[in-house]
Amino acid sequence: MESQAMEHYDAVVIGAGVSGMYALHHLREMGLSVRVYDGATDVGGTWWYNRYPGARVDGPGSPFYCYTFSEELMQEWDWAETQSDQSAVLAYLEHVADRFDLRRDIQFDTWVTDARYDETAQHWTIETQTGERACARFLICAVGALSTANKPDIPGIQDFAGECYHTGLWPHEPVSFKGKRVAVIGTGSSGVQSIPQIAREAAHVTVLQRTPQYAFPAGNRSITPEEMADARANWNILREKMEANFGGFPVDNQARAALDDTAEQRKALYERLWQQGGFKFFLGLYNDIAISEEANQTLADFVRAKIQEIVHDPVTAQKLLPDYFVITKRPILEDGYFETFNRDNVSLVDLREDPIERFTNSSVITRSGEHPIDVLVLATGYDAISGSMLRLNPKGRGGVSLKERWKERYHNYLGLTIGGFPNLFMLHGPGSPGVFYNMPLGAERQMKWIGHCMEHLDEKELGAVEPTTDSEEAWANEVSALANITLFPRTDSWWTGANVPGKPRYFSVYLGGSIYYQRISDMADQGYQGFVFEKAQRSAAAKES
Ligand code: NA7
Repeated sequence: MESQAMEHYDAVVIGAGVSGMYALHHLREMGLSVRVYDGATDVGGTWWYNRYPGARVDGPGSPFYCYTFSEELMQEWDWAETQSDQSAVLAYLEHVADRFDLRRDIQFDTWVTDARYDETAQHWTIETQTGERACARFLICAVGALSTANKPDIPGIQDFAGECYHTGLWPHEPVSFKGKRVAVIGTGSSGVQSIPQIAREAAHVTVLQRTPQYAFPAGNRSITPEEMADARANWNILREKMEANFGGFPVDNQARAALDDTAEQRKALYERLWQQGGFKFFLGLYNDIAISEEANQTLADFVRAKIQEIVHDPVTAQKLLPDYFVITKRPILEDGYFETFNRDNVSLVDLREDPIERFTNSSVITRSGEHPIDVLVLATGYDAISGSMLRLNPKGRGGVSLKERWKERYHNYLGLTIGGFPNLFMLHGPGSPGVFYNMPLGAERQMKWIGHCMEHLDEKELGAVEPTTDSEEAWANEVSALANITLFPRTDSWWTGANVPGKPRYFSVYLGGSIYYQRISDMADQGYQGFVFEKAQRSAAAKES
């Protein structure tokens, strides 16, 4: 391949999703030259890819799953529903791109195939799939915590000759299920959101379930003009509340423990939250549900009873009953999921007792028999949190790759930096609150910290920053200590890496919520404790001459 001219920037950002878009805006505000690369043909990241039927925000929802950096943006944007669907979130992100003229610095349809640190020049060089190269002092990895599709390695799956779609890589053209026999593998958020929609259209749906899931009513509803006006009028107060709140949303978390209440009081609270629906279920819950086995049991029993009430066939209901600590897998919001199993055209296969043996060109064969299908939907999730960083696999000092560095554990400091990878910063990486926090707000807060760190380097004529091994170790201990207070590490989930064979198995998310932002800000104020800095080669060379 012919070598192409090298472009020089202050910063290269990889990813034009929620985090990368803000990174670009912020770095430009700082007066830096920036180039963003993304493999998609437009902005949106996970919201660009996840176009499967039923895809919606399944967090606390609109209008607070949004950027906060621009008052005008908030004032001019209308959210229609509390759980915005994929097209509404993407429309918002496209509007942000237009409004802040982001696309002029984003190169779409471009995969970064290599990223290498040059120790002498103190910069990163990236190469794209077309052989294009660019270098920058700073590499910002906004590669997404839920972006690398997890495609199951089921024997013979490649023999299936019908249509096959992964929910996280959904086609842009409409997919018709009309009159077709469909199998769906996976009952996480994507499966639970899409199965009712597919069942309304398809001739038959076979749900291939490995782990039954607790799912809670989404409670999606229209946002009234009055509510939108109220949010606008009180935006500054709400934004402060978001920053102060543990998960980054303007809500009041419950201060009571489950066992402080009587069984009747608990049931009344759960029932009220169930009827109300939405992510408020978790925000309004007792503060010990994820900590105390006994408290957890009270909610688990409540949800199991609900499933048995909704699903008519007792054998199917039994198969749908989850048996792990409730909310220790990512909580799921559903809209008619359990009711779907009352339809004549839906059947459930419990893969734990009836595993997939193989595929033919037109069927999936489980131990109990053959299921003829026209379409296979893989709702099998992601190589989450660390997967997209490992797919990028940057090479740091001495050419050491991230795959080597992260073989046993995702070594990092503050969830932002990695020893041996100077001037590389992650957004929503392992060791950060990432998927446990309002993600647009989290990206803003992390990116502001990164911006301050860059300014610190310039003020002190420093060329490179990276964490020490000791600080990485201490941070890992803090992440684990917080996780170990809870029941989360005791359940197999994508939070613990259990969904991808061969991944290090541990809970890698920082569970301190908003406390994290105080922690990283304190570190900076105290002179960037835990980091080592290198003098800028350029200024050292200038002084010598
Ligand atoms: P999830 O939540 O990881 O769900 C994936 C589902 O696929 C889950 O039910 C898995 O079962 C199942 N799965 C994965 N691999 C296999 C194989 N090999 N065989 C059978 N079943 C399998 O991904 P989603 O896309 O639904 O949601 C991801 C996040 O996006 C979500 O949490 C929200 O934050 C937004 P398992 O439970 O592992 O037994």
